[in-house]
Order: sequence, then C-alpha cells, then structure tokens
Amino acid sequence: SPIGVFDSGVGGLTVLKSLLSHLPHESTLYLGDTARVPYGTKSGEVVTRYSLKNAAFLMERGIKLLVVACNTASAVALPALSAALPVPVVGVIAPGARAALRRTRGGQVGVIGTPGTIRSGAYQRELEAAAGPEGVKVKARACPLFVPLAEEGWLSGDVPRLVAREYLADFVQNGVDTLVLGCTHYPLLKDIIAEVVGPQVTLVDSAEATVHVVAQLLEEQGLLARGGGVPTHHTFVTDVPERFVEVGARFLGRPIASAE
Ligand code: DGN
Repeated sequence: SPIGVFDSGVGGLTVLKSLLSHLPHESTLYLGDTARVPYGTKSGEVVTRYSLKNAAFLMERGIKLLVVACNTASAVALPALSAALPVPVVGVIAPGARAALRRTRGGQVGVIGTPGTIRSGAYQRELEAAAGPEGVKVKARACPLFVPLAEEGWLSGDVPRLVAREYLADFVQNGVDTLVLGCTHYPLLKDIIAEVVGPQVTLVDSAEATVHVVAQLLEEQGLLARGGGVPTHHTFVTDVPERFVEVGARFLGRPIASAE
C-alpha cells in the first residue's frame, strides 16, 4: 500500500520530491488542500480540523503511513492525528529539529517558518527537549513573505535577497550556526538564504530529514516496498488543479502528470 502525504497545497511536494528520490520503490498518494491554503496564518484549531479531514481522505484509500508534510500542520495537529489514525504518523518538526542538533557546532540554532509554526513553539520545544544536558539556544522567526516568493518562482535577484536580508540579519548577528528551513516552501529559496546567512551557517532541510525518519520507520516495521511491482503516484487537490499542476512542477522538480 502507498505512503500518504498531505500539505496545505503545493509546498509538500518538496517532501514528496525527497521521498521519491530516497524511496523509489514506494507508491504515494499526495493530497494538497488547495481550497483552504494557506494554513500558515490560521489558528491551531482550524488547521487541526483540516488536517483530520485530509488524513481521513487518505486513510480511505488505504495508506500504510502518513507523512504530514506541512510544517504548520505538524506543529499544531500531530497529537490529534496520531491519536486518530491506526497507521504511523510522521511530521516534519521532530526530524528537522533532530537533524539541526546533529549539525550544530555551537548549539545556536535558528528556526524560520510560517507565523503558525513559529507561534506554536513546536520547533523550539522539540529542540530543547531533544538537546539534552548540553542545551541549545534557539532563535525563531516567522518569514511569511517567503511563501508567495516561492510560489511565484521569484527565487533569485534583488527582491528575494532584500526580503531575506530583512528577515535573516538578526540570525547572522546573533551567531546562529545552524538554520532550520521550517516551512515546505523554503527549500526553493535555499540558494538566496545561503547567500544571505553566509557559509558559516548550516541549513537544515526538514523535508530531507523527514524522509530519513520515514525510511527508518518503514524498515523497523517491515513495511518497506521491496521493488518488484511498479510504484504508482497519485495526486489529489481540493480546488481545481490548474495552478497546482503549474506551480507544483517547480516544487517537485518534474512535471505533475495529473491531479484529481
Ligand atoms: N505548507 C505550509 C508550511 O509548511 O508551513 C506553508 C504554506 C502555508 O500554508 N502557508
């Protein structure tokens, strides 16, 4: 059976992209809740309600594991999802936080995400809980304008550079050595973010980190697809598919055959 992935829209395709490249034998079902995007600015209660609906839709189609690709949904709805579903549920926050702790040299970690993600404190809590006795110093900031820039494909040049400088100057000044890209859209802006924060700051892509956790969990539970059959990939959206197919190709790094 397939791995289910949901996101508020196209962003989670960055997680799907990592999944396809690291676990090429797995079949996937992706649901982008394009009718209700963005989640990043909505309350935790509303995002939880939408998340449970998305999960139910994918469960009906027989998924073996659920990946909550959206950082905002992972930040606020993971306990409700884990309690409601009979299959393993993996969010992007814990994997991203743990990857940052493995990479940091000075224990100064920055986190950027949507207002919902940052306000929830989920990354901050996870980093502090997982850091152990050495501790960690966390600096978090919401960078909402990165989302439309990524969707417009405005990934280089003066406009994204100025926005990135405005958002990230404090991180550089405060000696942050590791920065978590805590939103599905930010991997598209990796180059400009790296340029602005400089080579002394390590960027952590939560999407990448999550896929390693998924692979490990499937292995442990004996759920890995073993090659043999040809994997299938289906995409669903809750609004008309045109914009999703067009914008999503950039996020997935390949054309999207169709979305229902
Ligand atoms: N997918 C959302 C996230 O990772 O937080 C970003 C898009 C949004 O809903 N604003």
